[in-house]
Amino acid sequence: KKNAPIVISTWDFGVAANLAAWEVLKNGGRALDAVEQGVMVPEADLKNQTVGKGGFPDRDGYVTLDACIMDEFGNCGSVAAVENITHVISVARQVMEKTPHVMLVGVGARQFALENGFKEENLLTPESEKAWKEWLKEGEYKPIINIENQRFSPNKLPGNQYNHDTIGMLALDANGNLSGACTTSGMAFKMRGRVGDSPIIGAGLYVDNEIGGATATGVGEEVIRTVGSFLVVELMRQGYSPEDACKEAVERIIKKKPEKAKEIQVGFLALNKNGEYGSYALQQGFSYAVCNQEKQDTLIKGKSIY
Ligand code: SD4
Repeated sequence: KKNAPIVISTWDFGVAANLAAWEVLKNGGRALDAVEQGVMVPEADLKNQTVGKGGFPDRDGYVTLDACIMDEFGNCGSVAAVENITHVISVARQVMEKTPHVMLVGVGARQFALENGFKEENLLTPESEKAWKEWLKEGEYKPIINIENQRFSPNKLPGNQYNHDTIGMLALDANGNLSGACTTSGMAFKMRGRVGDSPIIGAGLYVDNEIGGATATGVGEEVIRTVGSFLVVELMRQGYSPEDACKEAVERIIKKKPEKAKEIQVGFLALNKNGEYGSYALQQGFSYAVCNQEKQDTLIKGKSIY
C-alpha cells in the first residue's frame, strides 16, 4: 500500500490527535488502536470544550458524551449520553469487544464503564460552567449548534464563522485495514437527553474495509436525517472520489432543507481504501488534519458550498 499508513481527522485539534494515532501506525500497529489512541487526546484536553472532559454541558448543566468506533471487520461499538467518564471512545470499544451489543446509553453505559475499570470524574470545568452560566442569562433555547459554539469555542479558526468540534478520525494501517472513531460532547447547551449523529453508526461514522470510511461533524440532526457517513461510503463504492462523495452528501442536506442549510454547518471527511482522502462542508471554516509518512502535521482547509 503506497499511501498507507495514513490517519486523518476533523478540525485543527486533529493535528495533535493524529500524532498520537501515528505512534501506533508508524510501528505497523492496527488502525483500530490508532484511532482510539488518537481521539483520546482531545477527550482528555481540558481546553477543548467540545470533546470529552471539559466539554460544554447540556442546558441543565450536565456534561454528556457520545462516541462510537468501528473496525475493519465491520464490528462497531457506541455509547451515548454518558456522564462522568472521560474516555468514552474506550467505553465504546469495550461495548464492541465485550458485549453482544452495539450501543449502550446513559446510566447503563456508565455502569458498564465502571464495571470495566473506568473511573468516575467530574467533567465540568470552571471554564465550561462559566460559559454555560453566561448562556443561561440569555435564557433563550436555540438548538442551533453554530450560534453557541461560535461564541464560546476557544478553537475558533481565523475567519471561521461556524465552529463545530466533534473529532472524527479515520485511519488506514500498514496492513491496508481501515478503522474509525468519533467522539464529542455534542451540541453545546443541548436539551437534556439530546443525542446527535456522532455515536450513531452510519451517521457520524461509517467504515467498510472494502471501500473506505467517513465521518461527520456539525449539526447532527441533519447528518442523522441523511445517514451521512454511510452515504459517503456508498458513494465511494459507486466510484466517487472521497471529496466528490462528501460533496454529494452535503448537497443532499441542502436538497432536503435548502433554507436551513444556509444557516448551519455540516462537514464530512472521507478516506478510501487506497489512502486517498477528501472533505466537503456546507460553510467555510471546516479544517482537517492529515498525517502520513511524508508529513505528520498537515492541516487542510476544507472546501465548502457557501
Ligand atoms: C452533534 N455532530 O452532536 C455533533 C456536534 C458537533 O460541535 O459536531 N459539535 O450533533
